[in-house]
Amino acid sequence: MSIKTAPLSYGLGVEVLDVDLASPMSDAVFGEIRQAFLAHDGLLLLRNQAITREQHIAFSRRFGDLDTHDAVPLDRHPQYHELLMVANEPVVEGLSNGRYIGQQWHSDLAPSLRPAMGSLLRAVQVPSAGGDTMFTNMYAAYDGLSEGMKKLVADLHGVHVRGRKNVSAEWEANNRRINPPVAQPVVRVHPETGRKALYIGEAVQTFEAMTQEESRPIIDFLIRHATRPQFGYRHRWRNNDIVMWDNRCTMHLALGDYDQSQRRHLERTTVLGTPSGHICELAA
Ligand SMILES: O=C(O)CCC(=O)C(=O)O
Repeated sequence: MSIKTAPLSYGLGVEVLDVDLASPMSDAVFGEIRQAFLAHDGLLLLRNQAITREQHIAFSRRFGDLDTHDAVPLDRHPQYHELLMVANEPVVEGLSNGRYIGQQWHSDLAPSLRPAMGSLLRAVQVPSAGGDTMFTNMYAAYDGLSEGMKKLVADLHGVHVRGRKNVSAEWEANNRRINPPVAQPVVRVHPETGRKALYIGEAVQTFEAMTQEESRPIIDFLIRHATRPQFGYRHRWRNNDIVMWDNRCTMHLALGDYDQSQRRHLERTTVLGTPSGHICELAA
């Protein structure tokens, strides 16, 4: 192995210490990075990557096909549709632009029929303090369930409903039209490692073929269990950090722990995964 790495936390993650995405990278080195990402349960940090948008997109594309963010057209870059703008304009007179996404535990594109394999988030400008992101290990969450709970969730499908807090009426109307609820298996087998991972999130409103009243306590338990601190890692951003996560075996959350009068600007590419789930109705 030629790359140098250091673990990020007990729960998951690895930092690769000596790569420069602005320079050409051989397939051998790229293969080592990919292996480190899989071996450390799907979380990778690269610091000091002062790269262009084109270089961000090109590196991401080595992992697979990229999403063009058609489900959130108001949030993608107007020219580079492969880039999602995770950018909060500073709050003016108490109003935000509603673009500070991800403030609930989730896995990217879960409410779609081709959920994300990976996401690569690059920090362009971070606030003076906070604006952190939490990650949690969904292999560990699955492994940590009792045998009885594993049996109970084995065949369940969670109904994921795309939504966001503090958005405009225009955003919400557009969202409902283009993003129907999608049922996803609560336990997924990772296609590359063969390991089972929990697949749940705060966008799950019910289980298919169950009422919301029946589902709620189990959903709440699974989220509380999956987000135990010992399964997790908290990232404190620096400008030019790139964090890549594997949406098939992690969940994440934007904490919102910063002064909203400051600018926080990150940009994300999303690598598509394998097809999963089906469109469904939301039961009462
Ligand atoms: O802004 C963050 O910290 C996380 C953004 C997020 O949740 C996402 O890109 O899916």
